[in-house]
Amino acid sequence: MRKYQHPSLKYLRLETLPTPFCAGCGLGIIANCFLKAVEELGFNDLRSFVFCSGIGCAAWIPSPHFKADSIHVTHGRSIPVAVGVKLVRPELNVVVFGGDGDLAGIGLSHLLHAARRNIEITVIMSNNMVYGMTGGQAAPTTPLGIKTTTTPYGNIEYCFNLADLLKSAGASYVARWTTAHPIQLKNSIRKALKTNGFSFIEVISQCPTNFGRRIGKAKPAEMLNWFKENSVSVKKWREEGERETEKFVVGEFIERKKPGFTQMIHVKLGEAQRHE
Ligand SMILES: Cc1ncc(C[n+]2csc(CCOP(=O)(O)OP(=O)(O)O)c2C)c(N)n1
Ligand code: SF4
Ligand SMILES: [Mg+2]
Repeated sequence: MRKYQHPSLKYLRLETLPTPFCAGCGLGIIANCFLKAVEELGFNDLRSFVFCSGIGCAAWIPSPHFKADSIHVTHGRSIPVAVGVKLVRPELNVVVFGGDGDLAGIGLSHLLHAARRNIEITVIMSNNMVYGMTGGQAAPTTPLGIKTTTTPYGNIEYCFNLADLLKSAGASYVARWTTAHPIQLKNSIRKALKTNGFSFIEVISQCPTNFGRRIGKAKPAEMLNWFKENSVSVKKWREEGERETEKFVVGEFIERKKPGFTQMIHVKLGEAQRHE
C-alpha cells in the first residue's frame, strides 16, 4: 500500500523541517493556506516563484522552507528587492511574506509606494499585532489598550487599518482574514496570485508566545476563538459607516482592474525606442 503524502510536502525542503515556529503559532496556518492555493492553481512546483522576506518570525515562512528561489534581506526591505526582481523578470510570480513590524513599521513607505505603483507582486502580511521575534514589543498594529512588553499599562497609540490604507494607496487587490478563516484566506491567496497588479493580504495571526500570553490568551485555541467571535465582515462594517471598531474587519476590501507598473514600463520603453 502506498503511504499517504500530504500534497504540500512537494513544495517544501523536508530537510529544513520542523520550522522554528512555536507550537500553535499562526504562521503554519498561513504557510499551509498559501501552498494549498498554489496547488489548486495547478502549480506542480515553485519554479516560477521568487519569494522575498525581511526579518521577523513571519519572514521565515518561505525561506528556507519553500523549495524555491528565495531572498531573505534586511528588516523592512523585502519590497524593494521584490520590485527589483519583478522588473527584471516580469514573467515570475514574486511573493513577499512578512510581519506587521517588518512591512507596516520599518518598511511601511516601501509597502505604500509599491501599492501606489501597482506593481504586480503579492504581499502576504502576518499581523500578530506585535514584534514577535524580539519579545512582543508594541507595533503600529497593536490595538489601543493592549498590554505588551513596551506598553505594560496598555497601548495609548491608535493602530493602522492596513487593509484600508493599502486600498487607498492604489492596490489592485486587498483582503484581510484571520487564521480562523483558512478557507477564505486560501481563496484570497488564489485571487491575489492571479491579480495583474499589486495584491495585499493581511492575516491576523496568533502569536501565543509573545502576545497571547500577555493578554490572557496563552492557548492558541483561545486566540483563534477570539478572532472568530470578534470578526465582522467588511460589507457590514461599511453599511454601519466604517466606524472605528475593536472588531477584526474581514473580507475583500478592493478588487479592481488597472494596468500594473511593469506592464506600463514596458509600454513606455517600447514608445521611447520608437522615438529614438
Ligand atoms: C534594522 C533592524 N532594526 C531592528 C531589528 C530587530 N528586529 C528583528 S525582528 C523585529 C520585528 C519583527 O516583528 P514583525 O515584523 O512583526 O515579525 P514577527 O516576528 O512578529 O512575525 C525587529 C524589530 C533588526 N533586525 N533590524
Ligand atoms: S514568537 Fe510568536 S510569531 Fe514568533 S514563532 Fe513564536 S508564536 Fe510565532
Ligand atoms: Mg509581528
